[in-house]
Amino acid sequence: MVGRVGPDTLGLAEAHRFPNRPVRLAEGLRWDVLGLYAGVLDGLRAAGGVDSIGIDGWGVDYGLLDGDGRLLGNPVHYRDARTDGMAQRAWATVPAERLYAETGIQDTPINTLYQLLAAQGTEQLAAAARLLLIPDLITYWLTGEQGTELTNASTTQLIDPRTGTWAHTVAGALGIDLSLFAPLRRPGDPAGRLLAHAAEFTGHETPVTTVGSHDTASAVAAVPATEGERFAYICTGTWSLAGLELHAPVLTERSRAANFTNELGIDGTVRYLRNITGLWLVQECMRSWGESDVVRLLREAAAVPGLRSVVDASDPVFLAPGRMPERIAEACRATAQPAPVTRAEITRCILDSLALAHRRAVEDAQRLADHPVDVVHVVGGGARNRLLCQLTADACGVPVVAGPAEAAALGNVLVQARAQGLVDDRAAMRELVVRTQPLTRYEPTRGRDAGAWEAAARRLPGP
Ligand code: LFR
Repeated sequence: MVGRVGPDTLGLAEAHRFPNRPVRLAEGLRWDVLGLYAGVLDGLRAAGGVDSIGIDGWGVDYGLLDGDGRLLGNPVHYRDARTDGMAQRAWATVPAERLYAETGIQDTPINTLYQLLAAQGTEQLAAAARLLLIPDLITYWLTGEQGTELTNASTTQLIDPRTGTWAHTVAGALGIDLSLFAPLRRPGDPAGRLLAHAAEFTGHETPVTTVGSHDTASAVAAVPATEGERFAYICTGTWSLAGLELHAPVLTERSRAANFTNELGIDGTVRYLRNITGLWLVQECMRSWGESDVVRLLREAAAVPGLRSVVDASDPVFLAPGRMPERIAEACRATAQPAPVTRAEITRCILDSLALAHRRAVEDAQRLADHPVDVVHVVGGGARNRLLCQLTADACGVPVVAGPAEAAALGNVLVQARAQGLVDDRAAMRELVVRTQPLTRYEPTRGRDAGAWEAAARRLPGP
């Protein structure tokens, strides 16, 4: 994405888009990270001369490098089953309560900490001199410089969110060698300059700027909240990340029990949120149906009766790929609800379930952080999904402001622009998003009582 920023302008143009297709090997699920890097280089070629570059991507996953800085094998996908049972292994040494009190990260099988426990004893980890999170790996290949960007580092479950530094005691107790990680760097810091093989595409040794390299941190940075607004946000895409921007982490036992996470945002903020499985559920159904027309599917889903059956969209049982329509139907039956049959019914069941999960997360976050909100901002690809936005407004009982869909790219570009002195501060960044990006407001449907959502929620076990 190529961004343009001026005092009154903020624009994005897509230079190049490429698929990110994980590969299943007999040994497990892997990322084709060289394919992704080739896509990045094609993107630079298509973008041409730019003044600055920032890299963001998904959290938790990493590549291992040997002492010469060469990649040791394909990064493992967070949906790989290797982390089964790893939380229990960690808790046997560091009780779950202490792990949460010191890292603030929700218990989900994808956490880097659990991935590293699963890798303990492997030849690959033994041979590794360096671990780079995915956006940091791409940045390293572009610049030759190694670093660990803080917002993404916070997704590892190895950072203390009170201090923004490594959780040495936890790592030490679990035998995790923190010297594998490159030094921490923060959004706005310089990250190097393009090496010759990449500089040939942009025409010069373009500077690379550290951004909120966790895509969700970049997306939250571009939430179009107005000054003083009391807001929650939902970053929707493959995942739904629903919660609040806070100035301090919430590390209470109640927060742990509700499975809320304290990831770090830009400028020392805390992203207090719940990871919800998200539109992955629809993507996987479409993959198994061989269906590509999402517009038609959503139109049909809007026409079938709502809230007939719901599933717990934050349940990690839906994490792994495969058989998604069947698994949704099984989950409905297991909670004594009618199993959806047609594609439209299954899609509606998923969207109702996501809206319900959004409602639970937004309500729980307000209660646990004692931080009431008046509006929910929906950003990311799901902001284009009118049915999901309306259902979310209905379920939450407050207005939804939807957009921008490309929030992560905008947040990335705005942090670079700020580092170049083009924008003043976070408030000014958001104000620019409000002034320049098309946003759609969804009011909760009148006369539709909250009782229907409460009743649906009661059909599922919490949280
Ligand atoms: C979203 C995201 C989520 C993270 C998941 C796995 O793209 O980064 O925030 O929980 O992917 O990394």
